[in-house]
Amino acid sequence: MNTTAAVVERIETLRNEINYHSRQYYVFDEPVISDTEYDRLFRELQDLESEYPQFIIADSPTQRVGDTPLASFNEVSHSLPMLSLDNAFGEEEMGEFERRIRDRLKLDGDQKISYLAEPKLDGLAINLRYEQGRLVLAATRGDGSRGEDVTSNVRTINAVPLKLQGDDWPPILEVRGEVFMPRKGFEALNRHAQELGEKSFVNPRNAAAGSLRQLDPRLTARRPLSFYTYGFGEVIPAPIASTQSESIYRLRQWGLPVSPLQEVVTGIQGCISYYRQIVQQRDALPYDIDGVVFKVDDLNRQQQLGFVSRAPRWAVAYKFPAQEEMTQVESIEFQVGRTGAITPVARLNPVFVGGVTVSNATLHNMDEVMRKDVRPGDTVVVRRAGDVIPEVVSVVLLKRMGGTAPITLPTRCPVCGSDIIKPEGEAVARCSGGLFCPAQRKEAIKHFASRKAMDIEGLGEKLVDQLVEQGLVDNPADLYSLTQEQLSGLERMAEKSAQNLLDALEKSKLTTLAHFLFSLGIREVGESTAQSLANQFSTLDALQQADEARLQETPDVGPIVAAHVVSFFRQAHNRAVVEQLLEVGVHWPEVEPQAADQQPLLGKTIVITGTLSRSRDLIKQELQVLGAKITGSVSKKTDYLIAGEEAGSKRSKAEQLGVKILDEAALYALLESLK
Ligand code: 9MJ
Repeated sequence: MNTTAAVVERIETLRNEINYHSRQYYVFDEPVISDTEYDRLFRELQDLESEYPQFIIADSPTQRVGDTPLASFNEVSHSLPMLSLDNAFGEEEMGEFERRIRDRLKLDGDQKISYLAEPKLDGLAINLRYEQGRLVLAATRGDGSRGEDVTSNVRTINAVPLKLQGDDWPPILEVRGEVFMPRKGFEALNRHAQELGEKSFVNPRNAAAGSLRQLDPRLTARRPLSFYTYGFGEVIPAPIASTQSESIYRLRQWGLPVSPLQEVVTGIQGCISYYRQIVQQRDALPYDIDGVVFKVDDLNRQQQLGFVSRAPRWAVAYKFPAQEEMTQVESIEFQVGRTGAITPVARLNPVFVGGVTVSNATLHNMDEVMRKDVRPGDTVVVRRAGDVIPEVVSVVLLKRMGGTAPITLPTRCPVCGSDIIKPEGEAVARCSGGLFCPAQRKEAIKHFASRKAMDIEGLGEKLVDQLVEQGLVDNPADLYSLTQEQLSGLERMAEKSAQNLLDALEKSKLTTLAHFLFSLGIREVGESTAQSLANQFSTLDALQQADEARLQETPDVGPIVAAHVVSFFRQAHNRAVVEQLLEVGVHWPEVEPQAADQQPLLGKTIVITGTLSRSRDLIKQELQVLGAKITGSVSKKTDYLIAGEEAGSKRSKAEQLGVKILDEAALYALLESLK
């Protein structure tokens, strides 16, 4: 490259290409080159600019990160106030929202309202001001009329264009949107903070806020922030379209990133079904949302409706039930699980969170208790997301009363008094009492009776507790010797229910080898491993006689599982229980050993979701016999997702990961082709 003109031209080409690829990535979610190729273009531009610094311009993609920390943030006035949103909780309040609008607009019964629907991101509202297509100011909302100038920090966010695309943008264009931190980036940031012994952030929202408040933009640049646009501030000349949805469409054309989940819906029914659809997808989204937003699509109608105090009348945030709430810890107890694992549990002042009342929250293990330093009496943040077990997220230290000390691991099992052992380097502490420990006995029996094990209908937790406490049952086999008289003597056990239980016990005796193996509760032998072992060995005898090497020939069985299986059958008391179970008549039909060539789905991982016309268990068994491994959640390792009607978040996740999705018809076609 020898002439200046050629250098200038190359620089210009590189900038255009880099901006184009950024847009493909952030705005259209359709990258056309790999990250490595992108980095190569970027480096070439950096090299040229450092050789020819006279050609550097402020909106070059290399100039996102300034190198001068600020002393403080300047205050700026918003040309138009930055509004917030009114909330609606529940369908009734959504109905009221629409009724108010209909009244104000004096609409007839048959005049429908269209809304632009979008997820409500849980981040920070920002105003971006573009003059002549160039980003000149980025400000936080502040109190709505005055915010802070965070331009040098926002410039470091790659999703925010420094220069608008095309040439038909209005000379003054303010757009509003949310700066947020995707969950993956948040987790990585916290992992890194922990490694350095620094304080971690409670949630992605706080992390995003903290990142924008850095005075040194070089620090902000290292934070994984992103941005979606959802509205406008000052626009001259206005308007750019006649509806909210078209206006947003134009912003997207100019290179501003917009949520791909935006949709125009009609009437309150449209809003409600959109809400339900997003609820289903929520957990699979790569970022946190706390509700959905509906905005009257017609801008004339928006104008007519205007706003009250701080919020527009033409928009509403239909919020999800909060997933985090604060409450007080009454005490911390230690529960003993089926394998003796000791789990610290916080007993809480009951609190309504994530749609249910929560009075216990797991603290996972001692390492977590120490890390979070949770103590009785503390005010804590409790989180219940989706169907996940509620957990204590953090302690509100400012509210801690004096006179408390950190919790320590008890040395003896709170149930049986045996030693508690916590092997070096392991997070889990265990009661060493084995089946001597009533807690472990109870859990072993509950597991044995559960639906996916021996499926003994009517044998619930309370009943098992009573049976063990009264000494009627010591091990699973004892269940089959229970008599009508013994059962009728128990609390809340009428003669009829006693007979029903005896019938259920009798019925459970006919099972499958896989269910039987699972029901024994051998460590690390879950449902799908039990099925693999049954496929591999066909008979209990063959399995019991197998050594570790032989066991490891089973798909998905490695040295750890193999060691647990061998150790289980080596113990005399386990063999005695198995023997006793066979004696009382537990049995299963013999199955032919499945040769590998008869297992065409061997090595395939399948997830089943949604409503199917046949029972999910039957479909599962059919696939397992063909060698498939059935798991509960979709990941990169999943080969197929069988999706019935109303498949929700698993389907979205499969789509995101490019996992092959089969509907019921496609499943039957597949099974047919394998016969
Ligand atoms: C969020 N947080 O995602 C608005 N928002 O509109 C969306 N916030 C908003 N819209 C007017 N999608 C004021 C705030």
